[in-house]
Amino acid sequence: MKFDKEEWKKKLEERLLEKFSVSLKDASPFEIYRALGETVMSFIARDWYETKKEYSKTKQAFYFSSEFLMGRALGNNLINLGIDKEIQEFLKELEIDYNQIEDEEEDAALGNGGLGRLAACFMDSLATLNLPGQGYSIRYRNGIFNQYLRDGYQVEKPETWLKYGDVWSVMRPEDEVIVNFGNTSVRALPYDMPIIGYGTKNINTLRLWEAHSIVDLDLGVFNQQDYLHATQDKTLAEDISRVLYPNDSTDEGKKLRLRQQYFFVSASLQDIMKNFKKVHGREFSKIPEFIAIQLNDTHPVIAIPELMRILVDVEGVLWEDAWEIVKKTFSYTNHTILAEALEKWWIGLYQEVVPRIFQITEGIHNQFKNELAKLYPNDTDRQNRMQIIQGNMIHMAWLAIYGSHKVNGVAELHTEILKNRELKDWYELYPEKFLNKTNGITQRRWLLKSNPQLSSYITELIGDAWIKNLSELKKLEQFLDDEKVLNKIWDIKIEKKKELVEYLRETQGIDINPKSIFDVQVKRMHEYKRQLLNIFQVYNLYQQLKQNPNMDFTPTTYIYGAKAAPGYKVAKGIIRLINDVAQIVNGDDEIKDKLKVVFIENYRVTVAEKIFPAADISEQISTAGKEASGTGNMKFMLNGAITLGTLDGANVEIAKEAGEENEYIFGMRVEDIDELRKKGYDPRFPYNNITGLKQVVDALIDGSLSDLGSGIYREIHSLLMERGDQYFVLEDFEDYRRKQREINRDYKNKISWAKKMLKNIANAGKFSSDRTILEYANEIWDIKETKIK
Ligand code: GL2
Repeated sequence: MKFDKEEWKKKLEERLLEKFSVSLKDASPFEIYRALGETVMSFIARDWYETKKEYSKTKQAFYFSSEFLMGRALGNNLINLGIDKEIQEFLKELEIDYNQIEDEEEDAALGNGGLGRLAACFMDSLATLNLPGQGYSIRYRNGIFNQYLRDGYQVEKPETWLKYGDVWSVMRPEDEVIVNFGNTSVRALPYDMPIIGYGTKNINTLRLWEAHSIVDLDLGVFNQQDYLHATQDKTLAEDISRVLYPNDSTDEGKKLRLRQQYFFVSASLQDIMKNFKKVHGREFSKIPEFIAIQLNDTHPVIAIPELMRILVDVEGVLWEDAWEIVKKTFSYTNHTILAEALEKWWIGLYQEVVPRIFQITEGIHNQFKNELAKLYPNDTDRQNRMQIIQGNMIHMAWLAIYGSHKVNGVAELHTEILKNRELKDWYELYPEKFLNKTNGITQRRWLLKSNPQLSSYITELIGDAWIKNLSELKKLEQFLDDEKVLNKIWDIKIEKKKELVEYLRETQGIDINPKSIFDVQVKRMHEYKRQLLNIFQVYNLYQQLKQNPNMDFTPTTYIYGAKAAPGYKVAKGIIRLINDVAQIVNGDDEIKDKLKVVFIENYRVTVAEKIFPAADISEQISTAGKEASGTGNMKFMLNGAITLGTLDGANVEIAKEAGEENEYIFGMRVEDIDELRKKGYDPRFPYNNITGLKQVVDALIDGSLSDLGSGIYREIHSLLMERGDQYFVLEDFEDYRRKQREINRDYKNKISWAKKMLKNIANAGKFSSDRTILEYANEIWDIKETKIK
């Protein structure tokens, strides 16, 4: 976008006056932020409208996701419009601090973790690639909770991003629809967020639905002075879009959750059908030629029976014809093999919430049951395993596979595990449906925006084509032996570390040495991700340093950031444990210049943007086979952090791209785990035989550490020692510790370390979400670049 300073100034002043009756000189940072946002919105309005018009003529992909973890929009939008530097300069002339303006924006945190952030990266790539793709979800009034620490324990407080409304959304009352549940109906009111692509005029859309009551107030009841009951309907309806479920990779089998799912899915399909009919009338067989719908995990899978309902009940299409349309329209992404995350609904509840949808689901189930009986007449076991309704439960993943034309995993290893293990029956039945789509991240947010220093330097070396084509980074390999370049990369890392140090000093009052190794694990708190293994190693290291104060050791700062699902006690116990160890280590005068432990409060997108660029080590230490892909691992790599990881998820591909010698790979692989399981794993073996391990594990119960009486440390101890250490924390401890030592030694050699960094950056090209999205576009959705003039 062309930047005209006078025009911007005029617009900004007008907005401030109209909206807040204040002059530019007297405006508060909040007022300026708002006015800036509105000005951006007014400048893009025409292109946004043109994009919608253009897309309506062609095939479009719709990304149905219960989560979109967008983070802040202002900075990203300015960058993508190509006017960020100009705006910063212009504000500086007016003596306005841009950073302060940016900090006025709350994160749009409508997601839990990787799955939701992936959806957000996909939006950025779709728009940048001029692809006709739109997101659909819920406009939760409260996103993921804010996390505080009290006595080292997590405390949750509601997140309120919409407290003052939001400048990046436009309400579209003309597109409101009614969603019918068994016993009530609610209004679904859409809000559109523009998705501004980088270096293009196309503006895509994320449409979020807000729930409202049909009758706001029962006047009869109100007049009888019963205020509470008079607003009951309203409250019940609005509950649907009130809050995001804060669980990650876990199924929350709650009525409200099912209502949320059906609410946004039904509204979105009605919307899509309305637009389809405007252009194509009643030629429903053409739906798959113009519409592709991606189901992001099982959360929106109820869309399959809902589209059947619309076609059969509302439009009068024959069941058989409708089913053909449905199958060709949907595709499904699986994001986890954790059994506890595969959604299953109890039929009683499902029937109560959506009775007609239950009948249709039963119809689909019966149809498939008959197919199975014909396919496998002599294998009733297999028939039973594959039923959509089993006992009293509806298996949403099974419904998804049966009702989709493509099913994908999110990393090579993950897809293989799906095909050969978790979804083996299904792969055997439909081999042509299965394919892999390794996840990716957008380099616009995760490098260009979050690390301007490294971005400029890369551009200085190889030009700026990497911003739209990340595989360009490969050209950096020509500098692998150039000490000037290596030194500069190192210096930039130090600069980013200093910025993080400053942030942590201001927000948490912590003091860290920017010259120490920044070893970072940031992600949701979960047993399978093994933050426990990490903190055990740290505690062991502390004991070694105490025993042997002259030990050769590069100062290291262990940094953690993680939210735990509010009901997940063990995860909360591990947060306390990390803070417990932090207190001991950081409070020990003998140690504090060598070792530091920091838990960053309220980890979220905006903080992540400060953390990835400052990391030296990227901890990706999940039990092999458990992490479907990971995307944080890619953000670290792109910013020159070295992976310390297991051969799990996308780590495998990261190591392949950059070369295993440029990462620190340790621990059991999937096959090793299978073998050990077969042999019989006894955690007492490593416990008794690995030096120092017993002392660490016992610290949980011998009084060295304290859970302040909650009993959770004893629980964790028992999970490890009595209940089989499911995640092989003890088994992998020694190998992990060995790699930690290697890192500590290798880091001393600045040039060879910087070379590893450069190798990682140069080979991060594969992990752009642009690459991922192009694969979805070509191999699943069949959509084409559609540029507006
Ligand atoms: C996840 C996986 O755990 C994670 O490995 C993957 O990178 C993302 C995106 O595909 O999906 N699955 C899941 O349920 N959540 C994830 O983050 N919440």
